[in-house]
Amino acid sequence: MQKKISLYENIYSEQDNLAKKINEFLTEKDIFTINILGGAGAGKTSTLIQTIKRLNDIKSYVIEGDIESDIDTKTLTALGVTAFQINTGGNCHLNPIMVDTILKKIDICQKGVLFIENIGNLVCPADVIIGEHIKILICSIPEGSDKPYKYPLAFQKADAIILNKMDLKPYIDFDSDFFYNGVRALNDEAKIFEVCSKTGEGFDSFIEWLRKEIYNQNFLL
Ligand SMILES: Nc1nc2c(ncn2[C@@H]2O[C@H](COP(=O)(O)OP(=O)(O)OP(=O)(O)O)[C@@H](O)[C@H]2O)c(=O)[nH]1
Ligand SMILES: [Mg+2]
Repeated sequence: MQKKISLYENIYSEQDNLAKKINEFLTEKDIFTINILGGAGAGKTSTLIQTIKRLNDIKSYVIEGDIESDIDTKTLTALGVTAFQINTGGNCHLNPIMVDTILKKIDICQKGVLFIENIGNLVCPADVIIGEHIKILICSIPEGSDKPYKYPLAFQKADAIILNKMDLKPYIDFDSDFFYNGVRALNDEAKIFEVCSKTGEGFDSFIEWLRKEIYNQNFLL
């Protein structure tokens, strides 16, 4: 008699278990962890820079996920941010094994916030938990207002959505109502913040929300 074994299910439930262990480890260490999702070039790193600048009373760590290169890690390190690089070598998303491996190699003894910048795309990273406490999705005006309709999962899973590059709104046909209606059809709880990571405009209300979120999840940072 033949027996069919679903490898897909086995592999993914194993990875989810590891993600839960990572989450417990980080919670125990008082490290509030954010999985940063968003398309390539949406402004994930620029948003991190503006955010970390404003959380200057809290220790920040960044794990940068890229297929190749350490450009973003070097940018952050040059600004004095404690940043570490994961190169996936082709994989389109970070997975818990990669995060677990780097966490075992690095020194994160001080409590604080860990930002994990995922690989730039709106598809695969949304489907994989890597130990985070929340997910934040970075979108930007030039990507177009139809993105919630085309890539629903990322919008569904986000705890907050940052709409970046607001400075470019006068030059681009971005239909805000269409965007907001698309998001709200998928997720009526996520807060949406309109920002410009180039100038820092719009960040105050996002930082206020983030601090409350950290506090509400019982992290005393
Ligand atoms: N005009 C404008 N440009 C921005 C803004 N935010 C980011 N950029 C520019 O957009 C480009 C991409 O920004 P990054 O922060 O590197 O984007 P990213 O999402 O981290 O990109 P990857 O890591 O490559 O996926 C850079 O040239 C930034 O200077 C903004 O608010 N306005
Ligand atoms: Mg980046």
